[in-house]
Amino acid sequence: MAKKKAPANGSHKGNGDELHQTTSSANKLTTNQGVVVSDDQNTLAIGPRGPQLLEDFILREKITHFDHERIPERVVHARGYAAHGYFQAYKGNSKLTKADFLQDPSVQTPVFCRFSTVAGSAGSPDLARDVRGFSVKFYTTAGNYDLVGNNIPVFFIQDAIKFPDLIHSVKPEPDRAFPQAQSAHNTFWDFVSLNSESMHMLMWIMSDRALPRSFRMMEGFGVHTFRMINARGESKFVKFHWRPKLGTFSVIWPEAVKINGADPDFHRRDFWNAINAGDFPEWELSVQAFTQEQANEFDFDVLDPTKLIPEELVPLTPIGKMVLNRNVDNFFAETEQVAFCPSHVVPGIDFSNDPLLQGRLFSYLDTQLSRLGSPNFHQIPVNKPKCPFANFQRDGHMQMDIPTGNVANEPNSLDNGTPREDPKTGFTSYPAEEAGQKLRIRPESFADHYTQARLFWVSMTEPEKRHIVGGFAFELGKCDQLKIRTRMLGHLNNVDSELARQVADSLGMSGTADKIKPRVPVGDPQPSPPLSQYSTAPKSLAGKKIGLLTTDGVDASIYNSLVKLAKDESAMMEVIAPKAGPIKTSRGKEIVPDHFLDGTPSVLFDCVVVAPSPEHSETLESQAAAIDWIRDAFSHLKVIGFNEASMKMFQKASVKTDADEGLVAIGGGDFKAFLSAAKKHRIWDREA
Ligand code: HDE
Repeated sequence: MAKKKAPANGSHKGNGDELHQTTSSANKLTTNQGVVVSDDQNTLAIGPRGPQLLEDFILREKITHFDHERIPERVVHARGYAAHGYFQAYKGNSKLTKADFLQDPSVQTPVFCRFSTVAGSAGSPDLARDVRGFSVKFYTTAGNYDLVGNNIPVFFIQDAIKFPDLIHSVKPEPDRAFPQAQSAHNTFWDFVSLNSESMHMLMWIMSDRALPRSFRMMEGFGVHTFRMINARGESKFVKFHWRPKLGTFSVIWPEAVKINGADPDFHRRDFWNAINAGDFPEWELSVQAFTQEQANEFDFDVLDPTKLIPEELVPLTPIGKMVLNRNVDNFFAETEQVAFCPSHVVPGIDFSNDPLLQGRLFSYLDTQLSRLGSPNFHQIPVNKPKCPFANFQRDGHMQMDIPTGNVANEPNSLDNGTPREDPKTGFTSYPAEEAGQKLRIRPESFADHYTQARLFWVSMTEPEKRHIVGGFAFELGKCDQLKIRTRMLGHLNNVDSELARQVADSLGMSGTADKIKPRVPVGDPQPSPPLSQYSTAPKSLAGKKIGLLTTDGVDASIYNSLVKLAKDESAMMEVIAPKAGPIKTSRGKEIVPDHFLDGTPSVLFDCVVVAPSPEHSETLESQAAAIDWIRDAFSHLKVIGFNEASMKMFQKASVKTDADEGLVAIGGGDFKAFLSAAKKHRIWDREA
């Protein structure tokens, strides 16, 4: 696949952003008032060793600005990373919706997309076990539309009023302020074990879905049921799905733990580098569209955000694609200041009565007012619509525009009567009929908390099941309250007795579980294959990373074949050598290693090749880090290519080179067997 050229940062003229760009390269250094600074190294003082002067406005301005550089981080989803790109509809979707950006396949709608973890602070590691946020801002010609989703299609709770408790329980415990970015602690498991509605989400969170290999290899979901409305006023319900072009892949938990140490920015780096290399991440947007009549037939409530709609019931209809092709110019100005909000909808898209969604419609604007400090945050370039907008909202902190004229009221006749509402093109809510008593009550149709948790379990492949058991066992093992573990085992028993037994065995608690009676009988669902990421994963190396551990004198045919293989498969290849300095191939070509061994463990790669030269193999044989390289790659189920000169290293690592199909001799640069094994992502049988 030919790589596309990445637009250089700062080179995106014509979309309005350039009006706000400043550059540090061309101009003389000035104060914020434009006064040229003569000396930025020394404070104004009396004499060379004398007291410093309060009058030094240059010092005071610089330090004061610095003192106020930080804004509150997001209360959830604080750690995030984003890029610009575009969305393109496949064809007109006028039957379904009048949303303008879904009509013309020749139009590219600009987007800004931010991925995030939920629980950790802004500085937490990328590979926390967590849901990932998947937010997209579409700058449409009819206003900004934000699809603020997650990489898991369901949620922990059914009603927004529980959200602060859920988040307090997963955040660091309030007295000790740890653990950071982890759900493996008492308060989280106490909360969820007292909320059986969380069971379905817990199954996803304990699965590999919570450990994505890359943002580029994650699905995204709108989670709630939304509405689409066409020009005739007809409406259907929809669920949104993003599918990554590269396929959905994860790392496994023992890898995640080590990656967090080796490269806490693993996901950011992967994303930034791919876009800069012109390897643009791409997703397909699909909807599951269904009528109220269909919804009435389902044995769950489509307003319940702890439920998904199996694709066997409502298949996916692809409606367009998103390509992310430009990294940000400035992390704070764009990624940090972007304000996504589920209530940013455009004509043709509307909400449902999902109680979790309804709560979100209030929360985002509210939190952004305190996080960004002013009701004028829509004027920040990344938040500003790219279509004309006009109203009489005025003043407030940090008003950046200069509204002209003496009129600030609507209706008016003084300013030609404009701007004015337009009932024809303006946003109108779907006129759903509603009636009933005012009550604080959970609908009976939300009462089944286990059937879809079971649906997820029965849809998994064996390795996926093992990882779910491992996830529960690890997390509950970190919870030191026996009563919470016992309660959780009771819930798991309602999901599947084999799951509960395996988790109990891993915890050394066989036979202990609370008796928790489900409110309604648990169903016996048939597997839904699309819920499994491994039974549907493409056999491909695209977007993945191969590590070559080698030395000076590396066999040129091995090196060249691997470079070619990476190119042909749209993968990345990096060379790791004992030292950072250049090495030479057996044919004398100089290579500058991408990394040196210290600090570059094999966890950073999807598959690896160990191929020292016979003359220099002992430089690796004598290093514990090189032996760990092999041990880790093996225990993380990776495909390992090797040459003759690496034999002693494998012996030291106690890894047999004929152990399974994932250990492949690549003598002479023959990578055929290596490639076909590596395309399977991991050697799952090795784990069993
Ligand atoms: Fe959020 N969520 N959320 N959330 N959420 C926020 O808004 C909230 C929920 C999601 O990249 C906050 O600007 C409530 C579900 C993403 O900037 C806050 C409830 C889903 C992001 C908030 C939920 C999400 C947020 C914090 C329960 C998937 C990051 C900062 C009713 C469909 C957006 C901010 C970004 C952020 C509230 C549940 C997705 C506090 C009250 C379900 C991707 O307003």
